[in-house]
Order: sequence, then C-alpha cells, then structure tokens
Amino acid sequence: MNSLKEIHLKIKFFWGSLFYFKYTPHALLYSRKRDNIERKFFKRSTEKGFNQPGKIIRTELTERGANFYFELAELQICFLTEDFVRVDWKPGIPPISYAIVQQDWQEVKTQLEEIENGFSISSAKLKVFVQEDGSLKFCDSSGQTLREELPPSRKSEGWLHQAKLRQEEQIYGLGERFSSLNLRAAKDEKQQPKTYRMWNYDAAGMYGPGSDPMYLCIPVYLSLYSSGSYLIFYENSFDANFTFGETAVADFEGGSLRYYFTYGVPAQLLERYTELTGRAALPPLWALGYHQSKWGYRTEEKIREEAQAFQDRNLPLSAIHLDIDCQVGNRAFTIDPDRFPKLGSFTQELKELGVQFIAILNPGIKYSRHSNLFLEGQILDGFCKLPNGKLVVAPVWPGWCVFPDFTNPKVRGWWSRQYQYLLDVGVAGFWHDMNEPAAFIAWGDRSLPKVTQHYMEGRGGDHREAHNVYGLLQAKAAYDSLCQYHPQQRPFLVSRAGWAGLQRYAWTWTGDVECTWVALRTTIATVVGLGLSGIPYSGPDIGGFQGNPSAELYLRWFQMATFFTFYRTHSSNNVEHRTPWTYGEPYLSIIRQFLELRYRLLPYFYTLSWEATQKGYPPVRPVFWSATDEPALWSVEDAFFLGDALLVCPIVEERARSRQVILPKGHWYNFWNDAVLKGSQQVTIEAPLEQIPLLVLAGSILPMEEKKQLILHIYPPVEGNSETLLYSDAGDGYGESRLDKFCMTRSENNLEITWTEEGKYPFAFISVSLHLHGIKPQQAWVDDKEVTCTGQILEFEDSEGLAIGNRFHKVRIQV
Ligand code: NBV
Repeated sequence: MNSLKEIHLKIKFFWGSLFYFKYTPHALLYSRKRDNIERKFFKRSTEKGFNQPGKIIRTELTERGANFYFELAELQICFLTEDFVRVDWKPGIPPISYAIVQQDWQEVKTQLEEIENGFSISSAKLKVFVQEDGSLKFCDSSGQTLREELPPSRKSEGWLHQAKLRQEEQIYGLGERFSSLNLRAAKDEKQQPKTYRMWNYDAAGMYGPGSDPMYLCIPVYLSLYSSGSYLIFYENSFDANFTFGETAVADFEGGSLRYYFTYGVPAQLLERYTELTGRAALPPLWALGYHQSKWGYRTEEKIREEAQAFQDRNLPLSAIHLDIDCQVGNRAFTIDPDRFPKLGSFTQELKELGVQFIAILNPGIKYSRHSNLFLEGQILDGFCKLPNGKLVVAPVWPGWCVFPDFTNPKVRGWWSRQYQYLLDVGVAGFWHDMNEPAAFIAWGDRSLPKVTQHYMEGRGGDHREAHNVYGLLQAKAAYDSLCQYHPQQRPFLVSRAGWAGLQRYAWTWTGDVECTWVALRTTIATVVGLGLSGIPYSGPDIGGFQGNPSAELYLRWFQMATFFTFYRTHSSNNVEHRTPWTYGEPYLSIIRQFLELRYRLLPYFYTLSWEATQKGYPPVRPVFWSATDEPALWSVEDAFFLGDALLVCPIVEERARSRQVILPKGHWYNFWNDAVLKGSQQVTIEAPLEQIPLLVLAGSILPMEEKKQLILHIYPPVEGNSETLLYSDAGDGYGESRLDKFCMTRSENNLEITWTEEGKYPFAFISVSLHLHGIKPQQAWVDDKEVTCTGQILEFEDSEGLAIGNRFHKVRIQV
C-alpha cells in the first residue's frame, strides 16, 4: 500500500473513532444510572435453595409419562415422541413458549416401573431411570447409557444442572460462539474449561479470539461420543453459564429447569430439534446470491454507482444493504429523503438490475417528543419500564432511546405496522442490528438494567428473562409484517440477536469480527455451530468488519464465504471501502470466478434450502455430519460440508498454497481436476490463489445452472446406487414447486441415471446436459436412443445432431 493511501486510511479511522467518542458522555452517564437503578430496585430472592431434591415421595402416571414428587421438588417427564422427551423440574418460573412451535405430538405409549433404586419410565425407544436422589439416566432400548445426570440443585432462583461427560465426549452448539468447534476443547486463561455465557451481547465494533458471549446465544448443545450422539435443549431464557469439563454444567440465574433430550445421528437430532422449535421458511432465491454492504454509502448516488460498478465489471449482485448512515439521525424506519429523494423509483431501478434493497433498523427509539414513533409507543404504553413505572432510557445511535417491549403482543403488532411504507417503496428486506438489545456503556453490562420490567405475554417478568428473547420477538414482529403486507413475497430478514427458534423468522450474520486470519478460521466454527443450533442461514462480513484485510485475506475469506448461505461483504465506517474490485487484479478475476461459481451452484443451494424446510438440516455442516463413527473428524474445524456432496476446505493461513485435508470415508473427486481420492485418510491438496480445496463425494450430482441451462455434474459412485434431489419453483412467492429425482447406479462398465419428477411447477430450464467427471464415456443412450458424447459432456442430441428435448427418463453410459 502506498503511504498516501495509508495516511488517508489513518485519517478515516481517526474521524470514524471520533464518531464513537461523541457518545462518551451518554455512555458514562448511563453506566452510572444503570448501576444505581440496579442497586435501588434489585430484590434478593427470599426463596431457599437446596443441593438435592430429596427423596421421591410419590409418583403419578400421566398421559405421556409420569410425575415424580420429591421432598423439595417436582419432576415431570413427558415423552413427545418415542425418542424425544421433555424433562421439567420445578419450582421456578415456567418459560413462555417463545421457542416452541410444535405443541401437538402423536400419542406415545409409555411404561412406568419401580426398580431397585427408584423408577423407570420408558417408551419403545428410550428409557429414563429416575433414581431416589433425583439423578437421571437416559438409555436406549438396548440398555446402552446415553446420558447420566446428577441430582439438580436449586439456587435461590435458578437451577444448577450437571451431567457426566465421557472422556472423549465432544460438545457443539450453544448458538453463536467464537470458540473451538468442540466447545469442550477451549480453555480459559487459567487453562480451565471455558465458561460460555447465555446473554446476547454486543461486541461493540470488534471481537476476536476469547470473545464470549456473542450476539446470539441458544441453550442447545449436541454431544458426540464413541457410540452415539444426543441433543439437549434448555427451554430457559435466563442468563446462564455453561461449562464442559468433567461434567457438563448448566447454571441458570432463574426460571424452572425445563429441557428436552433426544438421541440419534446429528441429522436426526436437528430434525427433532427443529420439529420442536420450527424450521426456516424457504428464502427468496435472490437471497442466496451475493450481497454488498457498507456502513457509509450515505447517498442514493453512491449506491447507484456501486450497483453500476458491479454491472460494469460483470459481477453478479443480488442485494445492497443500507446502514444507519442512510437514516435520519440514525432513527429506525427512516431513510433520509434529502439523500434518497426518489426512493420508490430508485428501488425499482435497482430491481431492474436484479438488485434488492435492504434497510437496517435498530430497536431503540429516539426519546423525544419530536419522534412520532416515540409518541405512538407512549400512547400504547409499549416501552420497557422500571419497577417504579418510569421509562428505561439508554443511549444508542439516535442518542437517548427507549425500547419497545416486544414481549407484549400489542407492541409487536404496532411494530409490525412500521415496516409497511418502506415495503411499499420497494425495500425488499430488513436488517435488524443492536437488538440484543445493546446500549452504549462505559463499564458494566451493555444492555438494559436487569430489573427492567417486561410484559411477558401478560404474566410479567424482568429483563433477566426477556433479554435473550428480545431480538427473537422483534424478528417475529417483522416476519409477521412482511407476510401481511407483502403476501406474495417471501420475507427476508437478518437479525443480529436471537434465541432458539430465530430460524423461523430471520437469517443472521456474525457481527463485528476483526479482520484477521484467526477470525477467518474461527468463523467456520461459528457458522457450523449456528447450524447445529438450528440456524441454517448465517455468514460473516467477508474480510471482517473492523480493519482493512490484505488482498489475500479478503480473497481467501471470499472463497470460503462462497459456500456459506449468507454471502455478504460488509465493513465498518472507518475502514477502506471494500468491494470485489478493491484490490485490483488478479484478485478481481478470481473473485469473479467464485461469484460465478456461487450463481451456478444456486440450484444446489436452493435444494438445500428446501431440505432445511423439510428436515431442519443446516446446509453448512460439520465434517463429521454423516460419519460420527470417525473420531478423526470430530474436531475438524477448518473445513465444512455444503450439503452432503461438497467438502469445502478454506485456506485459513497467509501465504498457504496447499493444505492438509482429512477425508471422511467414501471416495472423493477433486472439484478442480477430477482426481479421485480414497477417503478415511489425510491428504495434501494444492491451493493456488485461484482455488481452495473442494471435494465432491463420489455418487453425487451437483446441479448447476448456466444461462437457464441445467448442467448435471455427475460424480459417479465407485459402485452401487445413489440418489440426488433437485428442488425448483418460481424463486419467490408461494406457487407450485417441483422435485426432480435422479438415481444413479454404477456397475463395472455401466452407469445408469434415471430421472423421475414430482410436482406441478413446469421444468424451467431450456436444456439439460450431463457433465461426466472421472469417467470416459464410450457410448451412451438416452431413453434407449443412442446419443453422441463429446468428451465428458453429454448433450441431448441424437446421432444426427437433433435435439431430443430437455428431459430424459433414463441415460445409460458405457465407460
Ligand atoms: O450500524 C452500524 C454497525 C453495523 O455496520 C454493523 O454491521 C453492526 O454489527 N453496527 C453494528 C453498529 C455499530 C458498531 C460499532
């Protein structure tokens, strides 16, 4: 970088930082005020805790399980399915079912038995032993132990829950974490097992190694050990700490101890968990394309130039995001009319270029009689208050702000209505920021006072319970709004904070990550961990938020993000404007190739999105997803799967031009040169700047699209059968859809592919061709007619060059 440019960046950084200092007096004042409020209103609980629940006094059979009355506590065990059980320890405030969608479960037959040291309650697939002292043991139908829990202790208001961990046991999940993928592997400064906090937290501009908690905490984890895996979800939104040492400890500040247990391979765990907490709806197809963002566009003209620059450089673009600098005084639901004078026609102009317009908004409402939103919210009595009835006022971007209480359905309804006019002028989606909720502070917790009162659907509660569900409920209000006001379009929302169930309403991004190689690498674990926590759509700011990545770092980050669901470059207001062309050649050309690859892969991405609606599987998966019996894969955190077919191995080190890859079992094709590699081994794969190692599982078909043509990339199995699905529809709205199913059978010199179709949506591609990888076709027949093969490509023409049409029932290839 030349020195003039460096000086320019330094000045920019300096001015940007001054922008933050503007809020210093507010932050100082608020921190003091918050501490005083907490001191004044905090009431120590008079409830007495206990170390153990005592002995069982009585049991009672219920419709789906049994109740156990201990001397000091009550335990309800309820089977939702034969392999999915809800455990409820009381006392404690029962949760409001914000996370839950499924309430009606099919009948399950259970049996209660008295055993030597207590009772057992079982279904055909799962037995829970309830011991005299309150310890629980979960076993499968063959009697194998799945999980063992110690008797829970009740602190004055919350619960402390522990389960034994096997030596080799690995733990994944807990929502968004910037840690090792296996959460148990991370240590704190004292080399003790790291503690993970459940408290949605604003990293305030930058985070890096060691940051915890993050913006989006979810008390769900997967455990993996040599003979199985299970999932635990605590339906408790209170502040909590989780530690995974000798035992798995969950320590809640309040609430009852309600949790869900299921076992099976990861796919089954995600299926069950998302049956309970809901699945992401199908996004509009454009959302799976590339998004460009910047804190600092400021004007319509700048955004127009940006969209045009993509066109001029022949780079595909699906959306542009507007940050708070485009608002009036950083206020929610505003876009400055002076700088965006013709918003309606401007959004239309962008749409004609295939670019959607996404607007940011924060939940804090300017505390001012000149703010209509403030007046309306006041009339509704819809803002969060202190126990003495006074408004909670805290500083955020608009200055002093009040906060809508989203735990009140009336407030959600009112909030929902605010999106309407922006939707009417063509805003295609919204981006929720600062919704942990975050406030500016000089010290202490970066949120509202814990004594803040919330409506909690009428039963009342305080911020200790409402904090973690705040972003979730804001997203619910927005989702309902988009469904109501734009019923023909699928909602697109991105939310920084959330809780269990956020997947039903919004995508997320991983916030203000630093621009370092470590951050690039750790982001893989963050995105995979989010997927295992039920959130299928996430991604980082490509290149990092705070700082200026080197050309190589940006490129490697871009290559990795090509295979994440949310694909967006975004950066802070005090750093260099970052786009695919910022670093010139050869970076621009390489980025263009990856962008093009992403768009060609859209049929594959879209099918994975459809699968997520059906099963809850995250498109981005850990490497052990389908091979939990291979311990070598358990802690691989520098690679991931996109669906079942693509193993993505990003380059996570500066100047690396090759890397080690641990291959799961099976056979693998090198995406770039079709070399076939045997699985269950570690290999070194070349990674020049133009590539990152990408491997395709033998037996897969990658459906790709080029100029409305469908190209089926065939990676034949070494032997046997495989099946591939391709989902398609109009790409938005709620019309017809179709599912094309391809079955591939390989026997020595023959490869047969059959195609069956379901659904009413007409086949939309103008032609189909097969690209064969790793085999040389000698002769081929399409529906028993011989066709010409040109090299590895099979187009559907007969020997006279006449097109056979764009579909087939059966293709037979002799190799
Ligand atoms: O709205 C400004 C930024 C935004 O660009 C970023 O993506 C968010 O994570 N926002 C945080 C608030 C300020 C951060 C210093």
